[in-house]
Amino acid sequence: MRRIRANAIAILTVAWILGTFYYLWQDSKPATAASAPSSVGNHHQGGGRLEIHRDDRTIPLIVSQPPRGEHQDLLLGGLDENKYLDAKQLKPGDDPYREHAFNLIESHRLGAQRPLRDTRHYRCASLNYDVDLPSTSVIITFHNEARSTLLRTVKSVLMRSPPQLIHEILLIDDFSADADDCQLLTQIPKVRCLRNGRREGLIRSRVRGANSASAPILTFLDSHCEVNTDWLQPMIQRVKEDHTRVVSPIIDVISLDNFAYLAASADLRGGFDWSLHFKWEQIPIEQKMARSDPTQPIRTPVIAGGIFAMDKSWFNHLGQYDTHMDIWGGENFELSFRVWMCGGSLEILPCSRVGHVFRKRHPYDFPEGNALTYIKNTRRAAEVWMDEYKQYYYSARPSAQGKAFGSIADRLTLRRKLNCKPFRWYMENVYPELRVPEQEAVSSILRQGTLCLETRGMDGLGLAECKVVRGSRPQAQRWELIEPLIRQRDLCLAITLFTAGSKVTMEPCNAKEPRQKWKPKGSALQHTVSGLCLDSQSTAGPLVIAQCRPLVASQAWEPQIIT
Ligand code: LR7
Ligand code: MN
Repeated sequence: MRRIRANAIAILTVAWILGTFYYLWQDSKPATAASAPSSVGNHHQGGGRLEIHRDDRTIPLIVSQPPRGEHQDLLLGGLDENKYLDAKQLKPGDDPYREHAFNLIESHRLGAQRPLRDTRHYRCASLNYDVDLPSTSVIITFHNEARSTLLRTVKSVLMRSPPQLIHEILLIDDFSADADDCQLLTQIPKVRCLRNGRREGLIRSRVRGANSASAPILTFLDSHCEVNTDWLQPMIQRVKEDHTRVVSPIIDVISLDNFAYLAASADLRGGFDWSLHFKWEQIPIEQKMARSDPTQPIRTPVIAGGIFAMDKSWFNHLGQYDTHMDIWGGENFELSFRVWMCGGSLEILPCSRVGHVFRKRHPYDFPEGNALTYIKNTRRAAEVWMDEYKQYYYSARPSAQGKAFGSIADRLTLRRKLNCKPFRWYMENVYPELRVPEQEAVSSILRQGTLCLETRGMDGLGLAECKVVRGSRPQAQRWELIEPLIRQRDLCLAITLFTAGSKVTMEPCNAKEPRQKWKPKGSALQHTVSGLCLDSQSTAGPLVIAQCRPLVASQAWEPQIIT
């Protein structure tokens, strides 16, 4: 009896050790393949999702394997994939990073497909999805993508999605050097190829794809992805339940050096700073505490941009993309602001995982230059969607001022037609964590001819001769115009009543106080809530608000910046 038990324990121990080895081997397999360059292990890069720590890491009992045999042939149609891949080999001595900004040797070595560790939380595996989910058109745009990464993207979709959900895979070849990269892949069932006659950039290419898609749901992917187990069902389920949801997966990291597939942290969301630079950030702590179910969606202020699913009619209704944006960048902000402000929502679904090769530089050229293109695109997003908050964009990116960005009339019309909420609403309801920067005070005097607006005593105001004391303006005549406030130290200009003739005084600043909100209107200063204008009436009397009259001298305030 004892012997049997001892044997059982020994067998279990051996099984456990083997299991552990298998697990570690799976995790590090690509890393052990030789010829990895010196930068192996350095996955730090702009915008990359890194594995910070994962306490929900699951032991990979399920490794999603490609189907074999007959099914495999069915999947590939007539494509001879070795021939397709081997036609583009690096010559000995070539830099494997030069063309694609990732290690082409390692990518080629992996071939057309590989097993991936299922990186989802273990609870995801027991979720159920509707049996009658609508199908999707997968849209992949690319410009000079490596054949190995492109083919793996396509094959991973076909291998790891329920076949009935994949209506088609639309490849938009954005004028790549070799038309065969795309064309040959049409031998694979469901794959279609559209080639641009000139370089359009990813934004117009995606719109072209969307316009020729025939499934009710659009799913966008970059051309160097590998989708993981059950990636598609969670996204389609959420969109089916509410067509205004725009959903994205957690984006796992495929190493650009050794192509190891690394699980990304499951509690990040998309954010940005005022220069409109995308970044991953921790979910706010209150939301994190409230998350009892790790399979639940995560609301996100913006999406990274490349990998998401959306109802096709909703995509069209919301105005697709701003097609005056070129090449790369900024479209993710424009889409994100538009979705939130015009009645939809954005979420990241933890039970959907897609790997993406994050790179440190663009492997392709920008006809107008990288910086100018990014400025043009983000400037368009800021001008159309950010209202008065665009000033923070310009302070964070001063080089954007004065740069050409084309006409935005159509997009403004669209915004009006869709009756979208103001950016202030977005700030207050979607992204309150984004702090408005403390502005460096730019002081001005407010002039009426030779007279200046000045404070008197505690809360009094009046007009007096503009003065210079020892080379500078007296404090009583210095003003800071920080919309919506007109400020002097800690006190702000405020009306007393919302009616014409009401006296204007000084009181402690509060940007949320309706009596303190002003904006420039021509040369006048208009109280935004009452619509009345700051008026000096007579030099002797108090300051009041009165019906705005454009050319009246007592309402003309000429701000003049002082040092
Ligand atoms: O002129 C071009 N034409 C194209 O078709 C330039 C690019 N492209 C293709 C390109 O081949 C690729 O398939 O467009 C796709 C995206 O280009 P990448 O891979 O160079 O972009 P990225 O991964 O660095 O950038 C992210 O931000 C972009 C902003 O415009 C896009 O939204 C990308 O889709 C987006 N990628 C992701 O969201 C994946 C996760 C990365 C993060 C964070
Ligand atoms: Mn990419």
